Amino acid sequence: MRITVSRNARALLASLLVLSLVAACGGNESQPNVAQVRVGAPTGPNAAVYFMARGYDEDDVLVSASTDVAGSVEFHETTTNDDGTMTMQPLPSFSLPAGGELILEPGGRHLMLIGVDDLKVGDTIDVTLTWQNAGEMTVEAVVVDPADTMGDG
Ligand SMILES: [Cu+2]
Repeated sequence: MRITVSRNARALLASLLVLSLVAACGGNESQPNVAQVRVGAPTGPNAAVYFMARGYDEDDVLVSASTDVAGSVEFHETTTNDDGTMTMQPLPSFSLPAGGELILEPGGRHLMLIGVDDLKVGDTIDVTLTWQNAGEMTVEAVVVDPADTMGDG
């Protein structure tokens, strides 16, 4: 009996050690990893936010977003028509498959800040993202020149 208990305790310790090592490596497997968050300095009443999100071990869906510096945030997708003109269409949400990617970039999907404050290049703003499974997370977006909104600097 005594041996069984100590063996279980050792197994428990070993699994705790593994868990803490995983945590220490920054491998957070319970929520999306959101990077390269940037917003083009507004040239009118709206501004677009772009980012790259990496999925984790579950499918998730970005269901809403908000920020203090805009009246509302909409989910848009830019599409090119047959005649070459570009239009933006609202979408209800953006999905992020398990282990996949959600890429928001110029010419594609973006968050549209409606009625945005006057933002200056170099400023940072907080954007709160609400995921269906992972819940709320607040990310910092850097204000960049609209010409520099493509990812990877
Ligand atoms: Cu838009």
